[in-house]
Amino acid sequence: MKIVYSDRHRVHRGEFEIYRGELVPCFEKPERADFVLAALRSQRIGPVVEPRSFGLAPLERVHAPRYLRFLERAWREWSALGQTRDALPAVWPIRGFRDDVEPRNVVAQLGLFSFDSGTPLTSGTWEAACLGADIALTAQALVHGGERAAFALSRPPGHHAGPDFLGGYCFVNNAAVAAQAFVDAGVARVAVLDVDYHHGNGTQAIFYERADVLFLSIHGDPATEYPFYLGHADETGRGAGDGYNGNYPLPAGSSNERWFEALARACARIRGHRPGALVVSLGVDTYAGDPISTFQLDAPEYRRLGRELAALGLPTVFILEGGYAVAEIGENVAQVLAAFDEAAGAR
Ligand code: FKS
Ligand code: ZN
Repeated sequence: MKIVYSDRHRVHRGEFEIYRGELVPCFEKPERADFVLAALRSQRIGPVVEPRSFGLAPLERVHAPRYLRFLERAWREWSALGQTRDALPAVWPIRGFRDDVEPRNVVAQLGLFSFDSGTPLTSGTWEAACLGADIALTAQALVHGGERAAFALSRPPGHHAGPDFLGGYCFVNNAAVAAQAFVDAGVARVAVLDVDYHHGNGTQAIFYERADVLFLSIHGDPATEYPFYLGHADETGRGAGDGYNGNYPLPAGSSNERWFEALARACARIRGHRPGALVVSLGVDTYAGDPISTFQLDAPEYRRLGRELAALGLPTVFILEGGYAVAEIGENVAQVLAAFDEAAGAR
């Protein structure tokens, strides 16, 4: 399958994140993409194509304009304070505060539009986030144009970014942008399956009240795992979207049997939705060797994942999300895509 990639993602390179009261080197680093690209090349998955430019309109379909305007200007205003380090929030309008009045101070704006202090915003963040969306949209356009599947090799990731907030290394929700692009191209029903270790709270928030985009996520139980405040099994959608959101939280440390049981249930739901397209938020931080996650998937399980996704028989856009065992992340992603291609008869 085609890989959509550009090396301009490098302009986003967060230095530190706050973790348990300490500044630690950011886990989400440019080298992640290098490992993925290298593994895809050695498995002869490709060709690699450059993204096209889609502008801001497709982002505005899933994000609030005032949030996008904030992302665009945030670094400028932060550096005007004399700061040279990455921007990290330190104050948030929790329950009882006003979130309808936009503060003029960029420090306050950072808190208004974010939910954690682990997502450094840098001089290149806006450019890289837009590039990531262009990569997702290019992959979507390829698949809408008749390709069985395409892989958006983008970073920063997107699935924690909601209608008007950043967090979890995410700024623009690439999977949501791609799913919305299918809807806008006339695909009546779309499914988004999020297999990253962490709940896709941003994607859930974006589609929570909608019946056209089914969102399903398999992830570490939010009772103990990041992002903590969303991702429980009783979140099934609201209003018109009631019944179109499905969460499969699994206990920390879950084995691959347990994980694939959840996948089978999610795939049955997808079949029932009869979507015209599938978007997969592909995080491989479910890997047993991942440094920040606890599931126990072994390398061969990624081939199984690829086969089971291919068996859905749907036009599929894969979007890179998390995965931090940097040497292995590439291999695991490549196994998913290679097995998908083989099962789909493309190899
Ligand atoms: C480790 C602390 C973990 C943040 C975890 C963020 C996970 C991000 C992700 C994404 F796909 F978005 F990249 N805190 N020091 O993997 O879900
Ligand atoms: Zn993750």
